[in-house]
Amino acid sequence: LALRNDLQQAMDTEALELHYQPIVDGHTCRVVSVESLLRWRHPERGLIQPSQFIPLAEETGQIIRLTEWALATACQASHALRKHGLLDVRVVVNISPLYFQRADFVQSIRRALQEAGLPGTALEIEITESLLLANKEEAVTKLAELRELGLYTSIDDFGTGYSSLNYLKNLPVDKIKIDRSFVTDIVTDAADAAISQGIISMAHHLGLKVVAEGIETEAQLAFLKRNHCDEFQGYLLARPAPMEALIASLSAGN
Ligand code: G
Ligand code: G
Ligand code: MN
Ligand code: NA
Repeated sequence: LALRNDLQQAMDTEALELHYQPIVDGHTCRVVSVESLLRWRHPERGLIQPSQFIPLAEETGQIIRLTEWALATACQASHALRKHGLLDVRVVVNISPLYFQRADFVQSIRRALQEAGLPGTALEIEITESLLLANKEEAVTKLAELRELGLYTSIDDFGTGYSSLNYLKNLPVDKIKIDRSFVTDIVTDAADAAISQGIISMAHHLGLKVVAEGIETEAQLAFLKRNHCDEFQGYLLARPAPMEALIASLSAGN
């Protein structure tokens, strides 16, 4: 429970940070977006991973403030990118199911953009497939509203939940992300290769782009390129980094 108070404090101080990991378009080889990832530097416990404190924040309800903080910080990051001439790099924010399900979810996105003076095209939202199952009608409405604002949306961790590709039908999203668990052994495991190829093919037929995450080797990247995956993310291309470091590397011509 100490962690709960600490999290509150972390949001008020500089202990909480977003790091940003580039996502590269396979056709143009340009960075099209950067995924924001939470990092918490705890004074006594050291670096705490989101997998340790997001579930806690969801339990205590702090996820609401945390997401609002992340949205506002991502908007600042977008301004920093724009200032450096990186006008079409979108900042991706991970959205917890609890936050997505709130009645005023779309309004909170609109407000964050308005307060920062940014167009919807500045942001991209990642949501896990699990949350979409709960109430499809409502999800469709919200996703359509986001699209109207100009945001892109992606389905994160695709293939790990219970939804089928058929479920994607009529869902107004732009991309799906092949989960890292399929990418890891994509070159050596025939099943993982087949699943990934199936996801890419079906997604393309539904008019969606495919992002592969967790790419660590040239062989994985080559396989995914050969199979027409659209966008790439992973340590091979770039690790998550603070905004200053990201801008330095992007300005250097990456
Ligand atoms: O960076 P890392 O691999 O430790 O992230 C672990 C998990 O935490 C990932 O599933 C990621 O989606 C999630 N995560 C990272 N940043 C955020 C965030 O700002 N909001 C939410 N809801 N989840 C996040
Ligand atoms: O669940 P989500 O996709 O949002 O989480 C992304 C997580 O994956 C982040 O915590 C990020 O740090 C991590 N990540 C990004 N690229 C790689 C990679 O190439 N290898 C591994 N092991 N993790 C990665
Ligand atoms: Mn993600
Ligand atoms: Na994922």
